[in-house]
Amino acid sequence: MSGSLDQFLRDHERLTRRFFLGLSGAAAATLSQSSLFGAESKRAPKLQEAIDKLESWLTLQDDFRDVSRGKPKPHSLPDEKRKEVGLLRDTWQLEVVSDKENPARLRKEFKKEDNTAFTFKDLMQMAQTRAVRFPKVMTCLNIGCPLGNGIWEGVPLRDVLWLTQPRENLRRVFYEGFHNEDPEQLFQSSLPVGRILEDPFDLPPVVLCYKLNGDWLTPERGGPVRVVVPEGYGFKSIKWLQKITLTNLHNANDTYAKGKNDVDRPLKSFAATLSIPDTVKPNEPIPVTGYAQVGISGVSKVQVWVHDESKELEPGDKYHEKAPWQDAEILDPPAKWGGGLADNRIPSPTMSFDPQTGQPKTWPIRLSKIHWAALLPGLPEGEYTFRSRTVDDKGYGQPLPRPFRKSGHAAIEKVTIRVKA
Ligand SMILES: Nc1nc2c(c(=O)[nH]1)N[C@H]1C(S)=C(S)[C@@H](COP(=O)(O)O)O[C@H]1N2
Ligand SMILES: [Mo]
Repeated sequence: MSGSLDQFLRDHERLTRRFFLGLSGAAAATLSQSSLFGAESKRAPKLQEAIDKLESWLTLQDDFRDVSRGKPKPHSLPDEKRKEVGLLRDTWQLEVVSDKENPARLRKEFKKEDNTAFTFKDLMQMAQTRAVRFPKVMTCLNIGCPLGNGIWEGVPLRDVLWLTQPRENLRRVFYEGFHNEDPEQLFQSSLPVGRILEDPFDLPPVVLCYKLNGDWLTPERGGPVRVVVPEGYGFKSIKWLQKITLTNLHNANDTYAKGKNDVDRPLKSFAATLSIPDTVKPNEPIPVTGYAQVGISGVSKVQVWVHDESKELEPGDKYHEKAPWQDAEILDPPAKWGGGLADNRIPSPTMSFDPQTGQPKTWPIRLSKIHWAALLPGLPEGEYTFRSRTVDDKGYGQPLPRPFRKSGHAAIEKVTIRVKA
């Protein structure tokens, strides 16, 4: 890493002058090379303090934000009731059937009525040889901010699908959770069968998930079994899974298609702040930390930009592509993963991690999360807007290449900073 503390501070001074006190476009362009960080040992104490307070990389199961529909919510039912309706590991049953209206030709179905439904014991049997684990951030398409980052364990859904011995006319797979036996409360999602049978672009498989961060999936997280779609927004990962329907229909009919949601697109990359002071003294460097969701196209950079509110924004530059963005520091993999992992060890094997060292094979890990930090140079008195953004592996700055809200949040976050003596 470059530079001593002195160099770092000199850089800042230079940046302060050039960047914030009215500089030419050309001068600003050279700044995109500079970054607002130094080696770890040389970090300004205020910045290090903020980094030390960051949330952990993995989220405890109980700390995930809950997005559950249902009246009552299935996980809030008394144990007796959950036992009765198949929401305990002992009583869980999964039906896998052909769609009556648009049948897929199967040799076998798994049904409650003839006692052939798939059980948790069956699932565990398969898990002995077929279980996979991978990290994934769970994000609601409509909330935008991640609900939690976890290591999900499950059996590939295709393994169960093949047990039906499908012959032909199978194009799509619908799957639904327990919904209080009330059709009004049905919550379902779907995938083209091809996504389940094959994992394109080195994605992890779509799984029937029963563990999160090494522990049984809790009722709130959708236990005993939920679907987890690695690249999908949360609504694809149906909780309290009870029924899978194999159909010859070609189109999605996800519950989430209502509300104008785009139900077919994968996670986007975006950055957001976690700590930033709202008021600071003039000419005092400003420590900022944040996270970035690593979408399907990765994150090559996190960048920040401070705009003086007394100045105009570049006209017609809707996504601030011409702004003088500067690189923030993408933090290395953490020393402690969090999430309640036993011995702070990523279970082995876990996709994207080296089974020997337990360290990530690449960083950032796609479809997960990273943290970043920047020390902004001190500013003269005034009011400023701080923005952060990701740049993906193809060089697109957030919210591009898919700027529309209904395929997932990627709008550039704005935070006001007041500088006052
Ligand atoms: N059965 C069922 N599954 C569901 C939901 C639901 O309401 N019912 N909500 C979905 C939505 S919209 C999201 S964002 C995720 C949230 O997962 P979490 O509650 O584990 O954070 O679960 C999905 N799975
Ligand atoms: Mo959601």
